[in-house]
Amino acid sequence: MAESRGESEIKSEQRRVGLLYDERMCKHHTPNHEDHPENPNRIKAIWNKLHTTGIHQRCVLLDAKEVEDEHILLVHSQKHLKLIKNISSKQFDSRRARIASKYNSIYFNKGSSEAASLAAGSVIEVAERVASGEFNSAVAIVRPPGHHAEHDEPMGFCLYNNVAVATSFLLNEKPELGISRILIVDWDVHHGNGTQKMFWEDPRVLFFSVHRHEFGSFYPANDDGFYTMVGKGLGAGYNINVPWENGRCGDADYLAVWDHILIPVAKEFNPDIIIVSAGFDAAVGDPLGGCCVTPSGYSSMLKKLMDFANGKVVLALEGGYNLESIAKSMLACVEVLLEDKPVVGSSEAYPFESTWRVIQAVRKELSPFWPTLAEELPKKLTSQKAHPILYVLSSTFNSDVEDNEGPNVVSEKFEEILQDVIEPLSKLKVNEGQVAGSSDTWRSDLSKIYIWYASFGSNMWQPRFNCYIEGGQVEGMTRPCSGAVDKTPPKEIMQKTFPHRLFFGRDFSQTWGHGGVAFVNPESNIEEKVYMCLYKITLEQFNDVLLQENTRVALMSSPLFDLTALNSFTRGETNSVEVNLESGWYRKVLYLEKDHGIPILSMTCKLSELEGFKSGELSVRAPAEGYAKTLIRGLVEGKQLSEAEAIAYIERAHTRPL
Ligand code: X5A
Ligand code: ZN
Repeated sequence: MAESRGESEIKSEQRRVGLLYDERMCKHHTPNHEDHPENPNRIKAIWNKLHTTGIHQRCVLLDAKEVEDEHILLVHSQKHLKLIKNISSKQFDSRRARIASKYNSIYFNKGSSEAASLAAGSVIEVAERVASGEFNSAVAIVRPPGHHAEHDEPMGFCLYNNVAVATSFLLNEKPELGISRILIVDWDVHHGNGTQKMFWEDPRVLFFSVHRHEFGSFYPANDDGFYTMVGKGLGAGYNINVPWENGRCGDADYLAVWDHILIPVAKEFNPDIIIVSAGFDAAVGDPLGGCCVTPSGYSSMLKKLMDFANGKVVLALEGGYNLESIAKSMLACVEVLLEDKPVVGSSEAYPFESTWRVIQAVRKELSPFWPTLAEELPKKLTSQKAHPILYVLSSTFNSDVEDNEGPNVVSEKFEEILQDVIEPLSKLKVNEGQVAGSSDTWRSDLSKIYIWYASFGSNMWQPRFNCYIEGGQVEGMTRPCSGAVDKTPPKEIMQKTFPHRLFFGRDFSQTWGHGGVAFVNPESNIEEKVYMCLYKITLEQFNDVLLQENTRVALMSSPLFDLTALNSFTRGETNSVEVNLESGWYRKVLYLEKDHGIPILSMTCKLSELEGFKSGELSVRAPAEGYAKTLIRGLVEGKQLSEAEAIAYIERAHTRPL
């Protein structure tokens, strides 16, 4: 038939895209099917999405292949290979969990060895076929992921470093394919620590990773992902890290990094193939990532990569834990590889100011190796920045706050803040002279919204928490609280536990005197449990609690934590927001989950301080005596624990390092 021939002609012009999925990689799961973000449903969800849209029919489908030992040994130690190969055998049944617990964020079961072998073998399989020209590009929907896996240890849900194995395979085992330079683009929200180390001194591999870093407080929580880590020896300059200073980064931030770092460098490097460590945990909605890259953002990033290496691009799945987000993101990528539709630049949003700062720092650090980066970015460009969602507390300028910066600095700061506030305000629609959400109506606006405030410290004892609402002072407190403006008692109270770690830090508090106060580690960990007492109060009251937790200043002209911030939680864009206060120990608002549609919020120290506690720079220490007594009272009266259990729980929290 003429018509179908016409169609097949179009097809033959279409790009050949390899697509690998194999159910056998679902055999790796937690030993007793406990919940875990890295679970078999991830790859099933992606495969189902590609299937229901029918796009899989337009790709060349491939089955997974087990990896050869010698290919693993290109990047891993003999000991590591043995560990992963043997961990599933019968004689390890009783020891498997104990072995896993020795590693960082690792579980094993009897299917782990096979799945890990298939994941690594599959990335080799697709990479070889793209390198040889059999396919234009390819996607490997694999798990377990790989980029955290180190030469000699599994880590961060990763067993073998799949992308590193395939990279090394092409360079060292297949010289006939003519691949001499490989660009690895790691857009997983976490730093690809394993991959970085494996090619640290290798100029044939340009490793590029963009990830949340927050000065070393985001997983894997060290300095390996900082932009000063550029490689060594012949490999110097061939390792590029773009470390975000905060979460909530989205399309605009990623695309600015592409345009001003990755793409110019890729032009000079001129790779023969690109392998993407394609985690989708920077996607909007991801429970671990806290960033907000959209499917269209991933399309744009991928499209820009296809201008290199004759379009030879391989995508290997890494992280990504929201099933819907990862499925949609991967679908968008496959559409780009098939060259379905033109990719239209998506957002009108601007990058964060911190994004420009990081881009400029990276460019400066790498410019000795990549002259194209030496040029200064135009001010006109870098001044296009998103206004932060944080609000300015008028009392920041009170004499109360320590000011050792001199008068000019203050007025400069004012200018900066004015710019941030006036610019977005000018874009707001003004209705009959009233600006939506203006500062004089915030109390009545926020008084209509209920949240759960989840307390884990002395506030678990209800009479103590009541001081923050009604004002006053109970036993053990060295000074009274002023209370909230709205003194209505909590609408409801309930007890609940969460998978976070409680710890005690600091030496002194205004309210309790000498000794540590309670914090939670915002990273969730299924092995941990923190007891919390939840109070249903209004968002207005929550702001008054937040202020009292942090300062003695009573005046608040605009909310510390407003609706925009709350929406960024409920839309899944982020799990934590830092409030704009100069001082205070609870400047991070955390989003735990929702209960019947009502968000549960808590507060803890800033991430930079958490890092201090982790490194030992700030020490975990025993709570003040009166403070500990109040916590125990809260736990016992709230019927969460017996007195003995409560004492043991507090003891454990301040005696273990973070
Ligand atoms: C592959 C990946 C994340 C590990 C987080 C551990 N790993 N807390 O996304
Ligand atoms: Zn990740």
